[in-house]
Amino acid sequence: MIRIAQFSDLHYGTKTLAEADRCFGAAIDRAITLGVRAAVLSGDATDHALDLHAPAAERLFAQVRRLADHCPVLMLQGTFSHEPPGTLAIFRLLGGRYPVHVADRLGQAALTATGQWIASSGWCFDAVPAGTQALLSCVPTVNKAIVAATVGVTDAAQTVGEQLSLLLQGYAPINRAARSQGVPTIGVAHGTVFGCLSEHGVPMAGFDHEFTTGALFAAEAQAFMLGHIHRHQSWSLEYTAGRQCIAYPGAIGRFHYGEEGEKGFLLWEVGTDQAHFTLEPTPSRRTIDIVFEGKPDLDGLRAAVELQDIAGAFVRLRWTVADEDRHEVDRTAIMRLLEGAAETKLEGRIVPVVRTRAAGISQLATLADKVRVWAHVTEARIEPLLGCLQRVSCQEPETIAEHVLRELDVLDIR
Ligand SMILES: [Mn+2]
Repeated sequence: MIRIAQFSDLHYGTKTLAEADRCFGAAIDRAITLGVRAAVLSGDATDHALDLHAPAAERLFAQVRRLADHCPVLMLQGTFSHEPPGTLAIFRLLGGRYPVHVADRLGQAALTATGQWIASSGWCFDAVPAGTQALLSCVPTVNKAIVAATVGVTDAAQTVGEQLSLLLQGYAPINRAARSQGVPTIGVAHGTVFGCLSEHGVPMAGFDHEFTTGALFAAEAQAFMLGHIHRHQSWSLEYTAGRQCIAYPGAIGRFHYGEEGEKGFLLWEVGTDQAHFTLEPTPSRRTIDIVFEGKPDLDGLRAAVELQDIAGAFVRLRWTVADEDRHEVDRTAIMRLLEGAAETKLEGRIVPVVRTRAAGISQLATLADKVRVWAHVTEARIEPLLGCLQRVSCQEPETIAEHVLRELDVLDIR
């Protein structure tokens, strides 16, 4: 069995720095205490392109260097919009006690007994290198634009899935060979598994998702370490050669409001016929959502605040209010009630007064025609409207008023 720490979706960026660095720092401390033999970072180390002088860049380099002083590190290319191609190249130069292997193309990496990485020259080794302690097959983010250039835009997403599925099957023979030599096998990838849950609890079931659990299991690696989805989740399968496990650790920290579940990294134990993990929690921030369907009422807010401990938490307050009532929201009073929170985010949604245009209405000759078109557009009943129009245009105001008052008497409303 080999003990490996998997960290994913660190999202170091200007705004995320405090959360990312507190959580990743604590995770590294814990991984070192637990004596991991290697570390895998499965994509999205950064949240966006970072300038070299950005504090987030320096903190990320320092943390990865700290990790590399403890054990060999493997970094996989994540989503291009978060981690622009080329971002990871610099990590090869960190110069820790152990090397950082950057997997920015399809390929395998063999971890040796002395903590070195041997990279395959093609997508797969011809044979398991002598002295291998663990064999890792790396599937970084696929550039769909390149696939689209070859097969056309409409077929690109599906083609990516099909080709990845073939590729993963292609790793099965060497993984079998490794297993027969007593070498644990691991897959590392960044992408969406069909049917997985997003961090907001929404099932991801589109046609452009890279993987199915079946395709991942078909690689016959004992463990499959995934990045991209920020919610921790896993799948396992008992098969003839033992137990396989696929898992997302989820993001290292809580970067958005409304994210469910615990945040952390995975401590893996991978053998030749089994794989296990535990989620090691990180000190991610606490977020609280308070939602009002209408105007935020202060008594309701006071009750919500008393119910939940808002001290040090990140609080988001949402409400929906009609356009004409927008000035009645007392932000100062709200902020006073939310004192003690680490951050307060007030998000008022204003429902605008909606007017539907009735095209061509101004060109109609009679007022009755205009009313007809208006009633049609607004789906109002036309007969009572025409009746009113008739009265308004032919009767004296006193007669109309009398008529209205009589109707109110009949209805007993007056
Ligand atoms: Mn991500």
